[in-house]
Amino acid sequence: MKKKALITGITGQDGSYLTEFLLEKGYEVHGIIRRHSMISTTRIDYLFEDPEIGNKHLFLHYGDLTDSSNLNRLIEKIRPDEIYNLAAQSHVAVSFEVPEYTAEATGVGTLRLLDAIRESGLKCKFYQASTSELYGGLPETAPQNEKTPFYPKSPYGAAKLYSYWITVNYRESYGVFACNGILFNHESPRRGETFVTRKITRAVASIIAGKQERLSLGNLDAKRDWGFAGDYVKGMWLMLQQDEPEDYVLATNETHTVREFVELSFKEVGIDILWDGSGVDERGYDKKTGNILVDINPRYFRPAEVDLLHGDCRKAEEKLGWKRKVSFNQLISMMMDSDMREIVGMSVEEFRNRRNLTV
Ligand code: NDP
Ligand code: GDR
Repeated sequence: MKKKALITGITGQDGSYLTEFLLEKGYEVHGIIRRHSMISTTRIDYLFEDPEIGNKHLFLHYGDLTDSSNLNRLIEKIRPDEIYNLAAQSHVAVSFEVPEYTAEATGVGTLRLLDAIRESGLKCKFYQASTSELYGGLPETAPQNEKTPFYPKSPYGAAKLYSYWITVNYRESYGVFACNGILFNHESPRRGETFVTRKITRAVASIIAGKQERLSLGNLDAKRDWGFAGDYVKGMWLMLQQDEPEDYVLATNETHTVREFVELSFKEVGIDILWDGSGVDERGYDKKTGNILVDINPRYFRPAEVDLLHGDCRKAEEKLGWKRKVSFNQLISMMMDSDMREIVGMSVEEFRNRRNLTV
């Protein structure tokens, strides 16, 4: 019998990589999508181009984590073997603007799903997309692992804290096979455009294309542990294949500043960024031309910042045999190449060759 997986958040970055991964493993994949005024399935549309997949292996259902009647009905109808709860209002800065909705979708949504599993009596495994935002990034706690105390610093982090504990609670109280994956930041060419990595790689390509003058950012000194999303979805799946449900950190065990991400992204296309070092108004300029390419806009500062995330994922490496494959530099190259192709119409390599010809 084919295994059935239900993915909430299937239209998001991780949802698309996980769908690809589970289809390759031979699963029948079901996804919950929300109704939008425009089509929101662009990250998974390419999968439907194969009619075999679209007709037999991948199915989409309208739903929402804020609607328990819908979730109950879908779980009864699909009767999945595994549920991956990836849906969330996932933007930390936006959560300060819509805190109540964030609590509803990112927090209570998880309870609705767990309770639907309990009510159905299904022996269904459950993955919760927990996050390094739970730690709050206190420098003295780094590197953070499964035992590090939590101190969320945003409505998003607080909502995810509720989800983390309700997942543990349903595991301990009702015997649900439920795991928290505490994942550190993971990115890809499919990353949403308002997260800092993708904002940077898109801006560099747009500056090259003459479509944008400069890149405006907030806190350049925040440190993150950035991995590749494609590596992380395998870890999610591995957690549900173990004999016992447990919680695991997935990370790269490296940390880098936003500033480094900016410098390396520009370097990919041959631009050396220098900083003028004047504090809040600090700017980054092109060493060769002197043009200002990066500036700081306090608009992008958050009411509270998570300063330093640096994951220790030894438990996942030892127990799951999981290890990230893509390095920090490879991740930047991959994202820059994709945005250069999309925005400039040529790969980074083609661009470099052309530049050398014209110098
Ligand atoms: P995205 O923001 O790319 O995707 C979020 C998904 O959730 C989208 O499919 C979105 O649908 C869906 N969604 C949002 N609100 C609802 C709702 N009320 N009901 C149903 N679906 C909803 O996130 P990622 O793929 O990057 O992340 C996946 C999960 O992992 C999230 O829960 C995130 O918080 C968590 N996480 C992510 C990390 C990362 O670095 N990427 C790190 C740690 C945790 P729509 O397309 O309709 O908007
Ligand atoms: P994060 O990701 O908050 O870590 O949450 P994001 O890319 O938004 O921010 C990372 C760091 O960059 C700083 N920053 C900026 N961020 C954005 N978005 N835009 C800017 O202009 C900017 N300038 C500086 C931020 O202040 C922050 O320090 C992501 C999400 O995927 C969550 O869902 C997930 O749980 C965590 O990662 C782990």
